[in-house]
Amino acid sequence: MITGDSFNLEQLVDLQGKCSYAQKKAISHELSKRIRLYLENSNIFNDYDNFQPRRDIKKSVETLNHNGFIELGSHLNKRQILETNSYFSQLPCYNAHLVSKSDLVPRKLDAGATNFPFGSFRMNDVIDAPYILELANAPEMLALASEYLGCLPTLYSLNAWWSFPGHEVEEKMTQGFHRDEDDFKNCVLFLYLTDTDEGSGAHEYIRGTHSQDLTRELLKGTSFPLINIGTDESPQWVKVEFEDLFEGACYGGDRIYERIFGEQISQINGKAGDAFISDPSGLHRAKPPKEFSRLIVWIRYGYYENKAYQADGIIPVDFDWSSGRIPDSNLHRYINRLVLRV
Ligand SMILES: O=C(O)CCC(=O)C(=O)O
Ligand SMILES: [Fe+2]
Repeated sequence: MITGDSFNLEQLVDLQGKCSYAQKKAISHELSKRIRLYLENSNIFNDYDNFQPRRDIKKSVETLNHNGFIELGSHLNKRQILETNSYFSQLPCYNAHLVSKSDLVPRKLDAGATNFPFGSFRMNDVIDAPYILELANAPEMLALASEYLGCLPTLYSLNAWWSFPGHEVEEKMTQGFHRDEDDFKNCVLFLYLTDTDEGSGAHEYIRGTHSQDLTRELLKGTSFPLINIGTDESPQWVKVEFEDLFEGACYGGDRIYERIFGEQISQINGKAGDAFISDPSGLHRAKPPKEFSRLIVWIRYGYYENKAYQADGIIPVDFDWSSGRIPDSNLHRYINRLVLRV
């Protein structure tokens, strides 16, 4: 086990399950320290110098720490977007935002896929897609994830899915505000593959809600712990404990969050090819698309075979390390070990 002999995987997953939000964040410091030590003592650390980001990432990390997300601008050109979209458009997808949550029936776009709110792709298809694995391993992204997590990241999930308009989503899932605490700490690189705005499924993030300290500050100017989820004419007051705002996935509280954090909600619009990184343990959701279908990719970075990795039943896929798509180095084999067979 990479974290040293005082933990094994089962214990670590068990610990993650038992910890509160604050405890997980505190333990992430210790965990990243141990991972750094492990890497220094192995021949992996020697490869670390291989990725020097082309541009200074300090500012981006500051923004990520402060807001919980950072927009990174365009990472695919027009030709690359066309190539990627036509690749996905020809493949069957599955009727949930994750294949493991679908009915496992493959459906193509012109053969039933759009009858459902979501259509996700198998991880091996995402890895076989052009440009995505390369983006996941781009020096800039690895440097950002390293800085945010405190050590070299581990890629534990890649996913791509359509959101189709015209569906009332009964159980809101990703379209209601929630937190994803996949690991003790984790971050996600999102890539829009279609132009995305208000009417086409923009991602929304409540700035500062990835940090309990920042959240405490935000609440100071509000009526918290009493919150009016009704109107001024017919108020409906509810009392909310601070801990309630960080308990589990936090689904079902949209009215409350909109009331107390309204000013903090950022809508992340973007063109196809635009990327952003977020800490999904902060409150976020997708706007249900009204007019146009949205295609998006997630690339998730954490520390280990965490709870989400286990829950989603992810297993590494066959990969030709001599393909030249990403460097065949100990560093890259380590980072990708949970998604690519080494
Ligand atoms: O579809 C979106 O923009 C949100 C997805 C989401 O909640 C997630 O990937 O964690
Ligand atoms: Fe999420």
